[in-house]
Amino acid sequence: MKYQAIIFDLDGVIVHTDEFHYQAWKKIADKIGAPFDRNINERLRGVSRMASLEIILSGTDASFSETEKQMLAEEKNNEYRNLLATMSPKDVPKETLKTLSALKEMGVKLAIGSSSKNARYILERVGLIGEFDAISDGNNITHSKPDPEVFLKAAQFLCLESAACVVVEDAEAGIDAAVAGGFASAGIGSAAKYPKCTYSLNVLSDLIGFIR
Ligand code: B16
Ligand code: MG
Repeated sequence: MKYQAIIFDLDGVIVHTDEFHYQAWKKIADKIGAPFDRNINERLRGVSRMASLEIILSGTDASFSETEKQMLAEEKNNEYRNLLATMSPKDVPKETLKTLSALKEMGVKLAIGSSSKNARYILERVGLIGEFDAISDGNNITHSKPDPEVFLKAAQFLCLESAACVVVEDAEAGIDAAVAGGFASAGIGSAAKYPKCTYSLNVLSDLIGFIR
C-alpha cells in the first residue's frame, strides 16, 4: 500500500454541510447589506469562521467593531447549527459510506482534518463519529487552512508522518495546506481541477485506486 492513512476534510467531502454554510452566511450578509452569492461563497470553503466573515465584510464599505464582528459570527453559527440540527444518518452520501468501508477493509487508517469547530457535532448527527481513528478540527488549532496545522495534528494523532497520509479536500485552501504540510493530496469537487492536487477525484471512491 502506498499510504497508511487518509485524512478527510469534512464539509464538502464527507457530508454536504457547505449548502448550510451558504444559507447561514446569506442571511447575515442580507441583514448587513453585504453582497453575497455562490461565487463569493466558494471563497469561504475550508476558511475559518472569522476569516469567512472578513471576506464577506470586504464587499461592503460599512465598518464593524471587533465586538460587532464577534456577534455577527455568533449569529451565523446559531443559524448554521439550527440547520445542522436537522441532519441525520440519511444525509451521508452512499458514496461516502462505500468508500469509508472499503478503505477500512484495506486496513487504512481514517482521520478527519476540518477547520470547523462544529465537526464533532456534525459527525454525531450523521452517525459517523465512531468511524475515524483520529479527529483534528477547528478546536485543536490556532492557524486555519491554508496553514497545514489541522492536518499535521491529524497525522500526529495517528502517530504517522505526513508522507504516509493522503489529504482529501474540496477547497483550494485545503490543498495548499496539504502541500505545505508535506502531504499527498486528492482534490474533489471545486478542488478537483486545482493543479496543485496530487490526485484528482470525480467521486470519492476513485481514491481507492490511487492509494494501492
Ligand atoms: P465553523 P472544512 C470548514 O470546514 C468550512 O468549509 C468553512 O466554510 C467554515 O467556515 C469552516 O469549516 C469553519 O466552520 O464555523 O463550523 O467552525 O471544509 O474544513 O471541514
Ligand atoms: Mg471542505
